[in-house]
Amino acid sequence: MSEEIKKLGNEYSADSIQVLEGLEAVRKRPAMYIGDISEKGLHHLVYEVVDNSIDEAMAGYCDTIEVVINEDNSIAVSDNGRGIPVDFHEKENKSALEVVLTVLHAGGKFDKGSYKVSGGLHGVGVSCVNALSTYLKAEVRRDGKLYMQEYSCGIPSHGVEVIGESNTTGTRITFKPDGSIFTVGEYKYETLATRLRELAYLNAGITLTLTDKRVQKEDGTYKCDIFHSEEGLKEFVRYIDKAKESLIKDVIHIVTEKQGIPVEVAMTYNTSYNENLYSYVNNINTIEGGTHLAGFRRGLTRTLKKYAEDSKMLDKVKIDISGDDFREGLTAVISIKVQEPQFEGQTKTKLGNNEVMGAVDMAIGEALRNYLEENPKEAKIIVDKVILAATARHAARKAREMVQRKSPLSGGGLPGKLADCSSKDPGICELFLVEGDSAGGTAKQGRDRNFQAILPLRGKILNVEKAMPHKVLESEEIRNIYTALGVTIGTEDDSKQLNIVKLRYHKVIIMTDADVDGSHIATLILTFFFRHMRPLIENGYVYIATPPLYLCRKGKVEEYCWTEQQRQSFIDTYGGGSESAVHTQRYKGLGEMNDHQLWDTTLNPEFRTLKQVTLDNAAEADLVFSMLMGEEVAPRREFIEENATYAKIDA
Ligand code: 0RA
Repeated sequence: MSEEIKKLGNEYSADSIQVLEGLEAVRKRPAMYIGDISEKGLHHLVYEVVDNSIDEAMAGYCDTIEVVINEDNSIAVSDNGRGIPVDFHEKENKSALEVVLTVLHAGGKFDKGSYKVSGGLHGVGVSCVNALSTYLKAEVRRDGKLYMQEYSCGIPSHGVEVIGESNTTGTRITFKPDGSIFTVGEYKYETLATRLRELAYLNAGITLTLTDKRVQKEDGTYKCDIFHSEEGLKEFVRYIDKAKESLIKDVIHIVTEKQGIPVEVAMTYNTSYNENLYSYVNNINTIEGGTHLAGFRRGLTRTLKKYAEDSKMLDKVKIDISGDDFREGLTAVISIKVQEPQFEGQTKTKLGNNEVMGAVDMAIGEALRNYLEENPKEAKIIVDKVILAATARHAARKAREMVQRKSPLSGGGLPGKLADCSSKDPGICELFLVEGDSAGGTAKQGRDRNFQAILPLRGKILNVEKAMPHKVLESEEIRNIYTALGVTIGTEDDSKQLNIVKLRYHKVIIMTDADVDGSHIATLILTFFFRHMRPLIENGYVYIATPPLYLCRKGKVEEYCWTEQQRQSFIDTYGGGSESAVHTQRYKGLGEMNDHQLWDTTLNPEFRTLKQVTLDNAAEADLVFSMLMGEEVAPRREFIEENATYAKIDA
């Protein structure tokens, strides 16, 4: 090892060797540094670079961050901050810029006094991005000059050069992810947009722009979005709840600091029965929650309960009120900044710092008490909603007890409509939820009964987005899904927790017709899973089957096609490009296939394509479901118009 390095020239110091070893480690085990090497990791590179600019903005030196997706899927991130320092360090034998770009975790090294708390989920810094990019260019404007340095796979191609003058300051990092490391190379506009929108809400006052140079509009400009929020989380909550009916007139906004911890909370109540809590630490979405969320819950319950009791509103209420009742219909976002966060849990998105709980509890308690006292009308609406939730919960428990008495649940039997498989190993077992009895019948004939079970569903299942919670369990189709899956909802402790210990299938596959009705039914089922069986989605157990759209025939040659392109290429290959030379059968529904065809195309694990349902962003998913399935009509129309192309593909 040292032999090789020495050959490169005597200017290589121990430092350089360390740098090379560091970069090599990142390239060898990229997943250890950025999570994974698939789509997620690819997008993570952008967040890692943007985070540095956010730090500069949080320090008060920058208010604009621009992200550009170039035609070749390289990314440019620019900011108008002070510019990364470029001065040469005799001791380090390189410029500060080069240190930031090549030394792991060097990010804030040159700015000790600054209030730096961000730094990505993995907090690895831009040196990792550099190591994982075939090309990286850093441009720095400061001291009246434009400096530039280029890299290849983390190794500088030359020193820092002055390439021009500048009367502004700022940093631009352009990088091209290494295609030999990542399994995907294409950036998704919507994924980046969602994160930048979130950052705009989390950091009020900063402007973030996203430009896609791969997509040119008719007027010659590129696809572009500008994200900016003056009111921060307050606007975030409005955005999340835009498809819901609000109970109180404005979002409650708390901006304070307790024990040196900045705490920001925005919350509102809507007419739904869902609790919608999102929490962030240093701009990172803490999906698994943690001490800050526990502090919020505690402060909320304590304060609301005390207010309700003191104002005698609970005097006539005979039933007990649980913690859940205080959060029914609540949408809240909480964002805190912690100097040294301890992240725990499976995905390292659970905050562990104990001191945070009391600080958040106190911050919420104080601010909410003031709000309730200053807004008695809103306070009464909130307390009434809590009482209603408690009443409904009692009704739901009664309904559940009824259901359990009369349904096969108690007898331990399975739904009569279920054609179960013979294996009892959940790891290999699959349950197909099939639209309609006729397609269900074909699927029962065509399946491999060793490990594939079929549950036909009658047409449209209940829209759980519009139904009262206890109605959900009164629906026979939905009860059948619970019993077939073997999952239960907490009954003894009265919580809404789903118990999936006895889940009988680790693949739950939604199979509907490839038409408008079919996609509506799939959305109804997905809404149900999202609202009532979210752990199934979180564990990656939910899939969507993809039946083919066409069967193309020329003489004895038969081919199934899933896309228009595939059909065209069949026509080109076997029909000499002439549409009329081949026979095309359009499958309008599953029912048009016989059992063999269904097995060949949609059931057989060797040939089928299953789309796994994932949950990248729960806030965004919540918005989509309440938009598509909820009561408000205007936002739905707007959403469908904005996403018209997707709607057309579905149809
Ligand atoms: C350390 C010190 C100084 C600026 C930065 C870091 C800095 C880093 C990044 C990364 C992306 N954009 C950035 N902008 C600034 C400035 C020290 C000084 O000028 O006194």
